[in-house]
Parts: sequence; C-alpha cells; structure tokens
Amino acid sequence: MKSALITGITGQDGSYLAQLLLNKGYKVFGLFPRRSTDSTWRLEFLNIKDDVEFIDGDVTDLASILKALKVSKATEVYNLAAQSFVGTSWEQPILTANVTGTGVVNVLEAIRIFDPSIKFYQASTSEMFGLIQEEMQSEKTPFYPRSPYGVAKLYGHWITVNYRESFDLHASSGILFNHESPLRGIEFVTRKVTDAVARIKLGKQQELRLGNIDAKRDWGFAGDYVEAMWLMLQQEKADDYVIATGETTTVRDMCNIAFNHVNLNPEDHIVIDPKFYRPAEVDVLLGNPEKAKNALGWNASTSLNELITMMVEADMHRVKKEFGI
Ligand code: NAP
Ligand code: G4F
Repeated sequence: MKSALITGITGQDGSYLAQLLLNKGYKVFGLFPRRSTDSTWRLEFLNIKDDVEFIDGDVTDLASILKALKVSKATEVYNLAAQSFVGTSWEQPILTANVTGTGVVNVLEAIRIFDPSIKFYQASTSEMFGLIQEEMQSEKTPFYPRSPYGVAKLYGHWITVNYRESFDLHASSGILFNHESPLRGIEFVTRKVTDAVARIKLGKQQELRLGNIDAKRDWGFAGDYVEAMWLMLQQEKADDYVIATGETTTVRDMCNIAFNHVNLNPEDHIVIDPKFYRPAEVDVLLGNPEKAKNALGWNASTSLNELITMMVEADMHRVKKEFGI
C-alpha cells in the first residue's frame, strides 16, 4: 500500500486531497500542528477523520517533519501547510514568512536528509503573479508578488525549483489559481459571500460588508484542483504547472450569482467598507491551464455558476441547522 504525508491536512485542500488519496487506496498521514481547539471539522464533514492518521508536528519544526517521514514511510509528500490568508499576511508578515516560506525548505531538507527519492508537491499560488506582467498567466510569466504572503510563496516556489535542480529531487510546484468549495474558510471572499447570502435569505443578517468588488479572480472548485496535485506526482519528471479555469470574473459578478440563486438583489445588501481594502491589491488573475491540459490531461470540470450554487446550498443547510430552522 502506498503512503502519503499531507501537511495542512485540516485545511480545505488537505481534506479533499486526503479523501482523493484514500479513494485511491493510499494510507494517508497528516502532519498535525498543536491547536487548543479542534481543527478537524472538514475531515469530519467528509466523513474521513477516522481514516487518516495524524502525526504531531509543524512545518516550522524540522525535527517533527523528519519524525513524520520516518513514522509514515511516505513515498509522496504534499506540502499544503501555510498561513494562507492574504489579508492576515500584512498583520503577521514574519509568521507568514516562517510558515509559508521557510516551512517549505524545512520539508525539502527533511526529504533530502531522510530519503531523497520521496516525491514532493509544493502548493504554490497565482498570488505570486500579483501585479500581472501578462494578460493571461502561464508557467513562463514573470512574478511580481503584492503581499507578504505572495513574497513568502515565491520563496517556497523557487526553493522547490532549486532543490529539484540541485539535488535531483522529484519536486513539483503547482501554481494554483483560486479554488473554493463548501469547505473554504469563512474569511475568503466566496465563502464570506455564500454564508452571508444564506443568513440574509433566512432572516439572520441584513448586510454584507465587502472591500474591492472590482477585483477579478480565476475561480475553480477545490475538488478538481487536488486531482491535479496528485497527477503531478505521478509524472516521470517533476515540473511546474499552472492550474486554472482560464476564465476570470469580478467579485461583483460572483456576488450576483450567489444572491440571484436565492432570488435576492445584491444591491439591497452589499455595503462597501474600506476596512476590507488591502494595502496593495491584486486587481486581476487569469490563468492559462494549457500545459496541465496537455501534459497531465487535467481539466477544470466545475463552472463558477455550479461552484457558487453548491456553496450557497451548503451554507443554507448549515445556517438552517445552526438555528434549528
Ligand atoms: P487553508 O484552508 O488555510 O489550510 C492551511 C492548512 O495549513 C491548515 O490545515 C492549517 O492548520 C495548516 N497550517 C498552518 N500553519 C501550519 C504550521 N505551522 N504547520 C503545519 N500546518 C500548518 O488553505 P487551503 O485553501 O487548503 O490551501 C492549501 C495550500 O494551497 C496553502 O498552502 C495555500 O497557501 C495554497 N493555495 C491555496 C489556494 C486556494 O485558492 N485555496 C490557491 C493557491 C495556493 P490549522 O487550520 O490548524 O491552522
Ligand atoms: O478570497 P480572497 O481573500 O482570496 P485571495 O486574496 O485571492 O487569495 C486566495 O487565493 C490565492 C490564489 O490566488 C491563494 F494563494 C490564497 O491562499 C487565497 O486562497 O480575496 C479575493 C479578492 C481580493 O481581491 C480581495 O481584495 O476579493 C477581494 N475582496 C473584496 N472584498 C475581499 C473582500 N476579500 C475578502 N477576503 N474579504 C472581503 O470582504
């Protein structure tokens, strides 16, 4: 039986990836950072919490990663751990650098020391393109990060490339554009919107306060995107791939889909609050997934309409449960 180790297993992607690997017959281990409250709700939602094995550890602690490699005997490591919220990265830039940036080299060093034949996936991001240098971003587009998070991820990306070239590690970097799901953290804009729409529809909230609704993102479904991570590690040679839908939409239009689904008028509820503006914004992201299509046979199979509808429905269900409606 193949073994895989996932850092960030309790996050959105970690949970979907764990489910995918379990379905493929893997033994799945998760590096589990100590938290004072339970952080396993996503694994419970997918009904797989008891099927994965947690190993106490943190990506800022090299010794704990080495122990996790030894205990799990993993042949594939997926490094998804991060302080992943862009907004917070201006409030906690050093923590973001330590976890999202230096955390990557800790995992790579652990692999290099313990067993360099282990295959490695790094969760890179379209946020690295920041102030975009090309209308459609591909693997060849120059980077220009606009947040401490983007800067930390850029280090993670290049150190992955560097370990591949220096030590011949099978280390791949997936440059994933925004991907969402009913398991998305509530602080991210899609989930903030779908949760608010459910509360407004059910009479539990009146307004939705947002920042820059002219920003454009290339949004896909997380369930589709974790498949691409796995495919990268099944290739003979490690490489870097953009994973995206190839379509971009404003936050405003994404809101329209959510409100329209439950017959509400967004203009009656959205309030622009400068509190949610960022010190430097990424105005537009649009990915070119051609390489992934051709080399991995990967395609985004969920439309933004389907995705937002799925998220609104899941939040309607949750809010009804919360209030016993
Ligand atoms: P997420 O929901 O925020 O999950 C992040 C995970 O990292 C959580 O399990 C978190 O655990 C864990 N973590 C945080 N600090 C840690 C530490 N010091 N040691 C070990 N684990 C730690 O993020 P996501 O949306 O699933 O994204 C997964 C990865 O892909 C992240 O690296 C993210 O930056 C990257 N990415 C995401 C997107 C996207 O659109 N979702 C796009 C491109 C790239 P706790 O919850 O206990 O803190
Ligand atoms: O949902 P967001 O917070 O996602 P963002 O900043 O694009 O980052 C996400 O995607 C990255 C991939 O490109 C990942 F690497 C990263 O880890 C994360 O998953 O914000 C999306 C857009 C931004 O332009 C933001 O300014 O929505 C705009 N926005 C407008 N009002 C808002 C709000 N964002 C949030 N979170 N909250 C608002 O009220």
